[in-house]
Amino acid sequence: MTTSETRSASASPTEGLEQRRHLMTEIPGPRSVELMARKTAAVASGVGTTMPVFAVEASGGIVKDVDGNSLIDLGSGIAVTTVGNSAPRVVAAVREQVEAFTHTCFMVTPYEGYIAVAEALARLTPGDHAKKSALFNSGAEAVENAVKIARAHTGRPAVVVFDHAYHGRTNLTMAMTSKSMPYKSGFGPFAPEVYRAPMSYPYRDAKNMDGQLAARRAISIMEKQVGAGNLAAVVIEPIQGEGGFIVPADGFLAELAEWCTAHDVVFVADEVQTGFARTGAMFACDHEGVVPDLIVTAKGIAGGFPLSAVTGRAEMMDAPHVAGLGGTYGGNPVACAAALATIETIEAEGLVERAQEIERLALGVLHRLQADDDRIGDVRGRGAMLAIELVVSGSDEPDAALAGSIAAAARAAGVITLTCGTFGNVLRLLPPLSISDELLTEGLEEIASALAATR
Ligand code: PLZ
Repeated sequence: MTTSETRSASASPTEGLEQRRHLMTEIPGPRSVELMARKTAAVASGVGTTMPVFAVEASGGIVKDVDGNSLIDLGSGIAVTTVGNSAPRVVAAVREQVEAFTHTCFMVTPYEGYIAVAEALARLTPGDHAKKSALFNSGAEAVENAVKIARAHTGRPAVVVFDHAYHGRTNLTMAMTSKSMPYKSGFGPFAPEVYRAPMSYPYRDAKNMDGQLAARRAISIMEKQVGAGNLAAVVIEPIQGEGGFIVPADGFLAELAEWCTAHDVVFVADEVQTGFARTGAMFACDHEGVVPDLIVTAKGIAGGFPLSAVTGRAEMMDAPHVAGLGGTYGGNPVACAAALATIETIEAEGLVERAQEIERLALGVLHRLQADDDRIGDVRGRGAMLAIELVVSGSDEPDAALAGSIAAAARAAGVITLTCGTFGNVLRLLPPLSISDELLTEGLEEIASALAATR
């Protein structure tokens, strides 16, 4: 039996929640509308809402809301529930850990789960060199710590990031993030010593701009505007997430990594969104055989629990002085138990291969759509991290309104869909890998009809 047959037969590893889209009310339904009024009154308005329905249950490819609507999940809570919501192994491991103890602080009285996660990260991340890890809570916190480690290791201050980059919402990671609205505007001043280089963006670069040329363009900025001798780290998402699911041209990452090695600059892969089977490899760097010095992970690592990590060359990870890294909750025992069960699920259920199957199925549909519609300027992505870039017909001018209206129509039909991109014109798919082929196909059909309805 292939993985997809297994999927179809059992629909979801979690029995219980029927794997079928089903709308009982309009979207949003009356209970969600009520809750939204309470949210508006009690929650800071800076915390936005993509889809105004309130969840009560989720598993496989379905999120059920307070009005009894069952929605197709093509977002995974922004690439987090890669193994599915409430995946059985995660639930069992968390339950066991919660009953044993919930927190001691790893810096006060340590526990084995943290070490086991570090060992698993050493085994799974690219490269067979000696590795160590430190655990944190959020992606942004881990990115900040990767920069601290790189600075401690090199004794240099500067950090290079890229156009369209997203690294988080804390002060340093806001500085590293490219897009002003909504992430940065009004929240400065930002951390200094962050420099931005051009990204390889095959759809928008000149046609002759291959990976090597694009890398040389970025390296020239590093050499001329920063100077290798001042540069601690180059931080890059191997496939950009919030910036638009931009897959750099072949060879771009490898060339950058090589330059970093030659100049003792720490090459940091931010795999917060791309990691843990999402792209049809355990890590996106694996597709290009790139071995980063440090790799930052979060999101998909722990099936929905807040956990993040910096993993890297042992001598770099050991550069900060003793007690220089940490935090009250970093590597919380419940999150560590969830991570170990998540990793076990990925391996036992062949989810790397499942992501490749999702790529084949979804890319087929998206390419067919593109063949009939010149408003789909680009179809791209890897594994279960796929996107279409929407443009004004007959041009490459970004059409954010079109992306917004397709997403809105899909949501009204009960399909959770996200947009992204510097220009806001990218519709992205991040289904849980536990979704059935049937639900995925149905979700894609809704997107197709939403697109057709805008003609
Ligand atoms: N690095 C590559 O994708 C988080 C952001 C959602 P945190 N992306 C989702 C939002 O609007 O806040 C992300 C990422 C990459 C870092 C982060 C930051 O991870 O766990 O959100 O801090």
